[in-house]
Amino acid sequence: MEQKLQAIALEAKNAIGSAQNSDELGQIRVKVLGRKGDLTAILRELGKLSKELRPVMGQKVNEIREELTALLDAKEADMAKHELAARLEAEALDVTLPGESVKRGRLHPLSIVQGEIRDIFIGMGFDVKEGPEIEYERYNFEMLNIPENHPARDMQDTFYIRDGILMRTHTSPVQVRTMLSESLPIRMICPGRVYRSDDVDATHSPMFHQVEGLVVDKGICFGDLKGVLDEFIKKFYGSGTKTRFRPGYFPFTEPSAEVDATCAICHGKGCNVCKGTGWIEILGCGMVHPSILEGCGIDPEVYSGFAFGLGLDRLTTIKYGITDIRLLFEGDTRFLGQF
Ligand code: FA5
Repeated sequence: MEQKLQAIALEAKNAIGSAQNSDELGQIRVKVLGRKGDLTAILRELGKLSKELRPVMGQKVNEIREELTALLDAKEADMAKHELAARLEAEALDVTLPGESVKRGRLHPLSIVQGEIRDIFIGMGFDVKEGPEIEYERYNFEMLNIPENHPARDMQDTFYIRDGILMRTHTSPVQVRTMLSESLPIRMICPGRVYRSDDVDATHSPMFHQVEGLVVDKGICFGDLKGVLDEFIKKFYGSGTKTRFRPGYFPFTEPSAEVDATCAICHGKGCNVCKGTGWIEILGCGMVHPSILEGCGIDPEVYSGFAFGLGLDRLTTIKYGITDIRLLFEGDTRFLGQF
């Protein structure tokens, strides 16, 4: 038995000496010291020995168990140190290497200008609304006093989805939607995309953007309209900007006006952007026609209002001196990166 014990100890020491990693060490520990291991087997055989030999052998087994346990622990600690060092080296990170640069996007000029317009009107107490781009013909035309054969439809006739449903030609249907659904008084703007079957050129696109405005309350008059739009244009283009109201025509406002501002590029002297006139047309506006109020269930004897609609793309091109509206829609980052 003694020989067997020495053989187990020797084999175990050799195995510990040549173990390559902590997994192998674990297996040796189980094989020698485990419940079904070599030393436990020897302990079980002690019963076969004489009374005198039993404690002697028992003590030897224990000594060898302690010796092997100590060897295994020491080797394991050593191995863990080396394995950690190897891992740290393999996973080493050079924090001084230059990082991969992330290309930062920026706001599209139309979004910048829309944000500025929104801020100015919010500052004057307006809400910001949204409306659908696919719209009922009734809201886009009929309820705005543009019946089926009205000549105003020719200028805006557009892309029909199916009978009675179209891509909206302006943001004015949001006036109707707001008057039908909101309680009075109303003070709102609505920016959004609109669609017309216009040919593409430097100032026209079949898809463009408008910002609608609507105020309905008791005692609203043309002076309020002029005051609000004058304030807006001065805040947007600068306090020195002058405005000019010319008579205009829209079926849904009466009286109606076109509003010009002194050219932001030449400040009224005349240049090629304003075609030498010193003025640039900015928007259409007017007092909400009483029949429109009535159609939306608002008593025109008690309430009155004004509305306006501006071309956002035009405002943007003028503000930045962009000579062709198409540049806004081409997605060329060399152009867009300048704003
Ligand atoms: C209207 O669309 C009216 N709904 C505006 C309005 C609202 C008047 C409320 C009164 C009260 P108009 O068709 O003029 O009006 O269009 C308004 C602006 O849209 C124009 O001044 C112009 O700047 C812009 N616009 C019109 N067609 C195009 C186009 N094809 N491409 C780019 N901008 C356009």
